[in-house]
Amino acid sequence: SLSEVDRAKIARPPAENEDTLFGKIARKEIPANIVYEDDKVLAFRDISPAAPTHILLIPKVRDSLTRLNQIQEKHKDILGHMMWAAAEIARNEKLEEGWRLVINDGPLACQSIYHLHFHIIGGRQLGWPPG
Ligand code: DGP
Repeated sequence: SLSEVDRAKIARPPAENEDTLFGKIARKEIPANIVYEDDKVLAFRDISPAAPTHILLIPKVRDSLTRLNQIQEKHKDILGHMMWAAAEIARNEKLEEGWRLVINDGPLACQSIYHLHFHIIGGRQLGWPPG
């Protein structure tokens, strides 16, 4: 099967209105193990977890938020809300001893799905630097 690096190499940013897997999850067309939801964001467990806790947090509406590199001034509110939601989720998961918030931005960082997502990773001692 493909490694994360291989998957990222063949992924490409979608056209503006092209759907992604996370769009389908956001609209509940594909099931996911949801741990947090409000009117703006959705968080669900990663299908191939890198740690005991591995949650993905997405804006429900992509609205040109394909990757961090593409953010615009109009996205400042949703990005602030996502940071708050990430902390709330980490508190719910009892990660106070340490956890990591990761954004893989673009092919060299192994981004494979072009709907902005935060990785919330914790529950074990994490290494540094990342690979
Ligand atoms: P990234 O490599 O940063 O684009 O992260 C994409 C993540 O999405 C990766 O950790 C695996 C996860 N993933 C891929 N497909 C699915 C799926 O169908 N369901 C869930 N819950 N996660 C998925």
